[in-house]
Amino acid sequence: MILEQEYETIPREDLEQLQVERLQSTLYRVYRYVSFYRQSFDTHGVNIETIKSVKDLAQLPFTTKEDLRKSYPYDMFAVPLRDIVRIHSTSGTTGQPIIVGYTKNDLRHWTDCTARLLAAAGVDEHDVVQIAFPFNLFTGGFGFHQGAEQIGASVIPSSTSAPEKQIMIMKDFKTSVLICAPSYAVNIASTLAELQLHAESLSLRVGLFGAEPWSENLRNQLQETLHIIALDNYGLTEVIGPGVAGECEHKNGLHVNEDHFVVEVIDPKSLESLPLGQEGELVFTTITKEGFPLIRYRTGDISSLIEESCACGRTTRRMRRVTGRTDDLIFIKGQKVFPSQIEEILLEAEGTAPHYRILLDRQEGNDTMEVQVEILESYPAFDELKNLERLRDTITKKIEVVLGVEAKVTLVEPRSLLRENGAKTRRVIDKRST
Ligand code: DLL
Repeated sequence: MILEQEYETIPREDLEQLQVERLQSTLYRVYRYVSFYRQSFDTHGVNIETIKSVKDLAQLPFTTKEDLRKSYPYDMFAVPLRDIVRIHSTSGTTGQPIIVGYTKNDLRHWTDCTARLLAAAGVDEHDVVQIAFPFNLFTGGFGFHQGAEQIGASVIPSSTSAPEKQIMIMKDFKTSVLICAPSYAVNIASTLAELQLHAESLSLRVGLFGAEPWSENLRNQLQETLHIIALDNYGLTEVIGPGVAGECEHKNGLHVNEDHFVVEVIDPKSLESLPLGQEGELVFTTITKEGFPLIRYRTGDISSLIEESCACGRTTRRMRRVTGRTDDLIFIKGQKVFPSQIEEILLEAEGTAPHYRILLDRQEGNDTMEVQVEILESYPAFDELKNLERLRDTITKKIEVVLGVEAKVTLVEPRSLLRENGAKTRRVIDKRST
């Protein structure tokens, strides 16, 4: 269902007009109230009066994660703290956390954005929605909670805990929609199998998964094991949280909520804007946010925009599934590899569970890559050495052919890799720098 026809199916010319009006008022706001932007525009000789179309965005300087880190905690806020009604933050695992603030209007818009994703997934007031994202400074839990309540669904903020507990809730409360990170959905699916429960005996119908990269093969596997339609959604704390973009029932790209966020794709090296269809780094400009507006924010996420319109009737631009971040990209012996590409390969091999870990190391000056992958308990040949060797060789060969790198593949016992009951799972351990 299309929740907000007025914006989601707006003719493109009208959308561009709306975007430029909103962009101009955002530029005035940041120039006046955020000293970082005033200085940055002045240093780059930008006169905001000359920004007359969305294409003129290219004249504006970028904002980077580093800029936001330096503004810790509140220097990027464009309103006084008394107008901020909610604060979230990034996890800060790779540096100083970034603190974001929302005004009442920001919360209203954020709610609309996540409600749209839920409606696009066919969720309505008859659904029981279980949100298994952490409810804390992370935006996933609260962001979806607001949207699901707005839709009128019965919302269970189950947060993150042992998968057994999620399953008990799912069964007893008759959950029809599961919202979590795809890696956590994998944990739930494998626990379901361990408990010998069949997904058909649950009421689950739809899964909305996001917050980390995942592959098309994992979608297929989750759809099968959980007996659901699985949809991808994308967002980031700095821009708003979840609700930036999400798939409709056609599962062919994520519709960006372009009446709130202007999306660009740039070449991360030359920083030039790339044409539709070309892969590069996603850059977002917020055009309705009051508390924490961002101009040309470099996300580090790799994707591309789809030119063709979607069969669902929405006119908003779609972005392709994010394959990874510029900084997750593994450089190994001169080759570029994303963990999600390894996931695709593992899931094609019958007998492996989508629990894997990539260990990078250096021996005698050479990079080495080990891929540890769990085998399924149900794999019939589990205890036959010959079959295990064959499986290992198949994966090793595929990695070499598809990705052009040599990897040592280690098959490990079912349930032996560490499971994280959190928002995101760390797939890569890089020991090369230590
Ligand atoms: O992960 C917000 C969110 C919550 C999105 C719930 C979707 C669902 P952060 O913790 O700030 O915010 O992490 C943002 O996660 O820059 C991407 O690298 C990655 N990411 C988010 N969604 C996807 C996705 C939330 N669908 C960072 N596919 C982003 C791939 C994703 N990567």
